[in-house]
Amino acid sequence: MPENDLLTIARDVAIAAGDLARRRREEGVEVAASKSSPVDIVTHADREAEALIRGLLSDARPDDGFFGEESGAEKGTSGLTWVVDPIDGTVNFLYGIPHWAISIAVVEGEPDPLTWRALAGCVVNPVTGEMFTAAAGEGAFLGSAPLRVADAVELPHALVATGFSYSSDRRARQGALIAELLPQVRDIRRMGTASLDLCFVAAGRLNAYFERGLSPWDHAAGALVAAEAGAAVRGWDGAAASKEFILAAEPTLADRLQDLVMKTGV
Ligand code: LIP
Repeated sequence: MPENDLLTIARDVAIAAGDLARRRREEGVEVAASKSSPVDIVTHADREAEALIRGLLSDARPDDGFFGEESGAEKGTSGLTWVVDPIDGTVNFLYGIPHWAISIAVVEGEPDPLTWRALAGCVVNPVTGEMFTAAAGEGAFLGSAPLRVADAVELPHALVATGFSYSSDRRARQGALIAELLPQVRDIRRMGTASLDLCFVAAGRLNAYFERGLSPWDHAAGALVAAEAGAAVRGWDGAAASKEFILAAEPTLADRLQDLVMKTGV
């Protein structure tokens, strides 16, 4: 199936899940459980949205695999896998901060960000209605408007987003890195939703985004949007983006920022 047809499926399913999640937010949100730490929470809406997404994708593409944040992985027979974060920015969703997203991507090969080829991706903020999309080789869009990363800037003029782990030990180290970086860049943004951070790099609303410890479903769609908008999206020391490290920026800035982060060590 052509990438654009896969993108149409991703977009339609993301809209349906976004409508559900927005209704649940309006009705009031309750924590269902905690995961890796007391502050790594999952809401009933996360689980309900992923079940809806999983069912709709199974109806549309029954032979594809699925890899979701809340219900785990199921191999398919088609060679394609849908990588899904039903509500990215869960803490923002819980607190009613209108900056969270439905992130749906479809990849070819094993569902491993070190080896997969992303074919199509969609990131929808159901509160603002902004829909970021990309298909491999077809460019990136906000609605129908094509996206392009911001022009190259020197580090002191770079607006850089990042995120932090749910583990307090790792947050201490990440905070120390930010203390080193902050005087050397324009400013830092920590907005709590990796998929939107990556899409904001694509849209030129950020000059760069980096994070360590991110799950595949957090970046699968947003990384494709950023790459199709002209960003360099890379992992640690030349590897592909993964849980180890992800950085997205205009290519020249990506080199400068990666050198700085590696020198500082995170
Ligand atoms: C979140 C990411 C964010 C990261 C958070 C968390 P979740 O995903 O979008 O960038 O800093 O720690 O991983 O948990 O809301 O799906």
